[in-house]
Amino acid sequence: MNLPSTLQQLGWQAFFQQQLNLQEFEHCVIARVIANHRSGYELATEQGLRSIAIHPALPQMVIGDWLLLDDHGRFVRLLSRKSLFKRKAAGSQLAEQLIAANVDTLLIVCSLNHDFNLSRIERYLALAHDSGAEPLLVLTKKDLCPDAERLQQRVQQLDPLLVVAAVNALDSDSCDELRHWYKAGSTLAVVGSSGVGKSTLVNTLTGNTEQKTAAIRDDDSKGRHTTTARSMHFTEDGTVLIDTPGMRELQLTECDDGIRRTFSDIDELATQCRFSDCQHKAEPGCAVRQAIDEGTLDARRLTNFQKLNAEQARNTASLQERRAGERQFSKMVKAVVSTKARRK
Ligand SMILES: Nc1nc2c(ncn2[C@@H]2O[C@H](COP(=O)(O)OP(=O)(O)O)[C@@H](O)[C@H]2O)c(=O)[nH]1
Ligand SMILES: [Mg+2]
Ligand SMILES: [Zn+2]
Repeated sequence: MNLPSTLQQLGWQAFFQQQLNLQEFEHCVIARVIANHRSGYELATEQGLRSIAIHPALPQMVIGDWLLLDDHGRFVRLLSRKSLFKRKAAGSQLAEQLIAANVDTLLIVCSLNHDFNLSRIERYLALAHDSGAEPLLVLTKKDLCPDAERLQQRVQQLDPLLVVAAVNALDSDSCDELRHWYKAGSTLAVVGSSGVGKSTLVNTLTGNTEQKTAAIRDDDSKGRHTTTARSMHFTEDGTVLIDTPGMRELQLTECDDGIRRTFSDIDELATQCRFSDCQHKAEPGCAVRQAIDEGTLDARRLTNFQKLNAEQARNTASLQERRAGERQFSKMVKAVVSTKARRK
């Protein structure tokens, strides 16, 4: 399908509408970010495609964001986000990388073959819970896995309330279950490792057979157009789907709440530990270790919980340190500028 012509088909919702005052409603153009390049943002509006160039005064935006333009096509403001999926930027970079905004349902995609890994699923769940989007687990390549049901049960044990679907992403009927999350105006995004079937799933769900229907893509870090970048797709019935590239490194930062929600069983058990600051290592009266001894809690799960917590704390601390440094620097610059101004 080509670019939609109505706001609703682009995923516009009451949540965003409520943020507009009368003046803005009458005079502004509502736009959605459908791709972000290093040089600027591609936007979809009811009047067709627009773009705005990167400028230091612009807030950092990402695919899925909603913003207002004035009648000259200039940026007015970014609307508050309903959800935001982000990670720590890859490598040694001390920054957050935004992945997608205003996603209603986050499809965490894992394949039932080589990729299957419960700890990685927990990592994605922590990020998803923190994002504000509702996570949904999609296990692909069911057709290639003889014990799909057993693996599906193991994922379900991570969270009894989580929806876990096992599909053959190449087969439309097999993906029918996922259409419950199809609603006009809702935005779905697929995330997961490379090769698990995210693009295949998006194509099957949108009824397209070719990835080139992915109207617009963003660039990779070198400014090349790639087939592995994020892209936004639209279905006939008004659902918006965001495809993302596989992320090899998915580090957590400022994800306290997401971790707590992902490991709510451990959180609950911890309230029964003898010491309120129990680290569940070797302390006496540890209810968490007791649950492991009794076989009601997986030791792997506690190890992953501790690992993700440590990673989260480390990244958050260094990010905050960097931000404090930046604030100090900008204060210093302002002081120098105002001293110079006074001297004139
Ligand atoms: N048999 C089978 N192959 C699949 C399934 N899902 C994806 N594939 C294949 O796996 C490969 C990678 O899929 P792709 O969608 O590009 O993965 P992505 O990197 O997550 O976007 C392709 O060759 C797909 O045809 C599935 O459920 N069953
Ligand atoms: Mg892909
Ligand atoms: Zn304990």
